[in-house]
Parts: sequence; C-alpha cells; structure tokens
Amino acid sequence: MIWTVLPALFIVGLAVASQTVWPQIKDPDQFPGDALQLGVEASQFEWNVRYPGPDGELGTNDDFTTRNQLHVPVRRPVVVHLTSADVIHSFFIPSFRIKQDAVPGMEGVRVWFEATDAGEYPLACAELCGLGHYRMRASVIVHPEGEHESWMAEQR
Ligand SMILES: [Cu+2]
Repeated sequence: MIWTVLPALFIVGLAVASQTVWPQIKDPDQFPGDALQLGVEASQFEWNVRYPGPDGELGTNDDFTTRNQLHVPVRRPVVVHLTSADVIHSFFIPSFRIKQDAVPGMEGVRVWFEATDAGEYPLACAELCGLGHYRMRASVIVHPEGEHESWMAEQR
C-alpha cells in the first residue's frame, strides 16, 4: 500500500504544482507577444526553415528559406510554426528541452523558445520517419546580440 499510495500522491502533487507551467509552454495564447515568427517544414529527410522577408510578415511572397539551418537571435523569443510535408516527424532541440511532433495535414502547431546563449546547437528528428531518418539532422544557430538582424538583411 505504501509503495503505491506515496508515489501516487507525489505524482498528483507534481501535476498540481506544474499546472501553471504547462500552458506557458504549450498554450499559444500565453506565448510572448514580441516573438520572431518562423516557419519550419519537416519532410523526408530535411528541415526547411522559412523567415519573414522585408515586409516582416511570415507567409508572404517575399519570405526566404534555409535548409537544415535554423538561424535565431539570442535572448529573443522565437515561435516556430511547425508543419510536415509527408509523414510524422518530431522537432527536437535537446539543449532547449524542446520536442514537438509535426503532423502532416495539421496546421497551427506551434512551439516557442528563447535561446539564452549564442552558439550552435543540434536539431534532430525524434520520430522514426523512414530510411533516411538518421540524417534528418540540422543546426540551430543562435546569433549574438545584433547579428541576427544583419544576417536577415543579407539573406533578403
Ligand atoms: Cu523525420
């Protein structure tokens, strides 16, 4: 009885204590308002990242893309709009403790993070998505203060 009841109470306690944290991570209404909006489309077997063009709006004709590279600024929230072109993939950045499935046909899947240190971090697919799954590996490049702006301008 003790081995069952005590862990059960402990788990319920954890669930109650984390009630406010989960929506901060998962509820789009609670995402930071000033975030940079990026699109990430997973496909067999690569990541295509879409950035807003000169008009600053994501999803318009002047957007530009990078393949297997996710360029973000340091200390600024980033919202990733996640889609899949074919099968279920999983957007996984271990260093940021971020993992989110990308499901074909499902729009509106979003995930957000804020990188606190500049540098390069691995991005991987965490869902067995086919024979080339192992090479579905990319980089998150976190630009130091001010440098992301000039990188964006250069790409545009
Ligand atoms: Cu995949």
